[in-house]
Amino acid sequence: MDTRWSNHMPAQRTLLLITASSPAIRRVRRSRVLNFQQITMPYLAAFVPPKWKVIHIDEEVSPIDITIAVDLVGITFHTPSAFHVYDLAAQFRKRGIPVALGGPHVTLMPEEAQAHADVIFVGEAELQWPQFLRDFEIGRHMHRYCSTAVPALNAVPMARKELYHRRDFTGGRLFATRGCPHACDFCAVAVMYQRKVRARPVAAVAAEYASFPGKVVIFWDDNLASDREYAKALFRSIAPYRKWWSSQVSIQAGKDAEFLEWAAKSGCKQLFIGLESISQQSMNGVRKGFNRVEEYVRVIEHIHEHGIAVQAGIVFGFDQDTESIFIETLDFLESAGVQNATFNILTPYPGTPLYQRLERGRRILTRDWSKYNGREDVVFQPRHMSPETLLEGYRYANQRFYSGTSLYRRLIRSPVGLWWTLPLNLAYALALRSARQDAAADRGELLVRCASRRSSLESVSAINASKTRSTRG
Ligand code: B12
Repeated sequence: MDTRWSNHMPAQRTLLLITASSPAIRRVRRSRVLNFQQITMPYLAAFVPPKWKVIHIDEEVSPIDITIAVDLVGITFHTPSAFHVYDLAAQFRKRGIPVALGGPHVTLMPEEAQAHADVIFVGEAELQWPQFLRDFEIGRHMHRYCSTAVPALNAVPMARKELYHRRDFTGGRLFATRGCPHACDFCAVAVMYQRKVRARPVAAVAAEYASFPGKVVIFWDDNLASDREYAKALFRSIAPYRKWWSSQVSIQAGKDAEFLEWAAKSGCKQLFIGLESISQQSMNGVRKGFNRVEEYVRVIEHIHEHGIAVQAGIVFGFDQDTESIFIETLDFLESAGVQNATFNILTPYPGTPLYQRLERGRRILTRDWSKYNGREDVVFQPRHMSPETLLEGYRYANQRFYSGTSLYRRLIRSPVGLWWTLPLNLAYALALRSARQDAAADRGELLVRCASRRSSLESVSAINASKTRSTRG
């Protein structure tokens, strides 16, 4: 229990909520055109009693004024921003302002986070956050609030819209479900939510969906296809609003014709699918063997047949990946006519089975969390290539995917949503180019390395292809 703050409480209390970013994340995200904003703080604000004045600062938009007069600070963050947040927390705490921390990194690394905060929230906070605020008001709060059981989402409020202030080209964002039934080695979700999938009532989700003035809505679900019957009921109830939406789903969604039919009818324009890898061995190796690589083309075609674009989530660096994975993946994405892709470098987030496995094998190269960004740094020793090759292969993938030739090959193969996928691809190509120039300027380098790397990756691939041909025949 901490009773230090009770004597200092003014009549109206001010709570500063911070959606943290960090120099590392800003660098990573500057190549993303759609810089999506996070729900967490506008959502947690909806649980705060009206007697509190709530200020939200999203660090992607404005810097934190460390001298601001507030009674309490709450910060949400991901692993790459951890050190930056600890620094921020120290500055507020030095002024005597208590700091509460929560989010994925805190849930996965509670002991570390506890050392930098007055109070931490481990796991989901729908029950513990209001409890803490009550405790805080009477000056008797605990240092740690743990979600002992996963909360039901039957009666959660809508996020407070006035607290969103980032321009991200979407009209609204919400979640319908939480959790995922799978237990992929590299994913933090299975660890955080104990594989328990829960859903908000369809009517409540539809009401929030309808309440957004804008046309484009994102469902920030872990896997909107976790419960496909629920999803279909949801699609039926949001169809009348005639908005456009996108979400993340597992590959099973692409095999379910009824799911796709209702998704399309309700305005789904794009599905993000974690294909992860075109190597079945890699998928088996990280407990994602339910992704059947031989089905990818058919699944993508099936989604396209419903007029829905595909954004493929791709990860490089699995233990079975060799240098040829980069070119083979790009060849695949082009031949399948994938409209968009997000490439990631395999990153063992602390607390995941992947992290534990690599740690046991002494393959973790750094515990500098700012490097756990999945885009700029390799933090582990890959099995069949050097960290440098993995990084350059990842860069090659991005450059090739957004090159004119690839764009032409992909979009000619499947012109689904061409009117928006073409401008978006072009915007990404430009953003990537200027991010590369900025990064090169940061590093004081000339932009010559990728071109030479491309030709060396292509010669490795040519050698591999000729080896495969000779073994086959
Ligand atoms: C949507 C999403 C995004 C979006 C938007 C950002 C966002 N987080 O909303 C985008 C695409 C931008 C994104 C980017 C990234 N993401 Co992301 N993202 C998600 C996703 C799918 C949903 C998050 C969400 O909205 N949840 C709904 C809200 C309400 O829940 P919540 O944030 O967890 O908050 C609850 C509790 O954690 C708690 N809580 C959280 N913070 C706080 C703070 C306080 C004070 C309190 C009291 C409570 C509290 O209360 C809430 C209610 O229970 C999650 C998966 C997941 N389920 O967490 C991955 C996830 C959070 N992302 C992840 C990652 C790795 C990233 C990136 C690093 C990827 C990359 N390489 O760029 C970046 C980092 C961006 C950043 N700014 O730091 C990892 C995090 C792993 C980690 N250890 O940090 C996750 C868990 C995915 C995974 N499968 O592992 N992401």
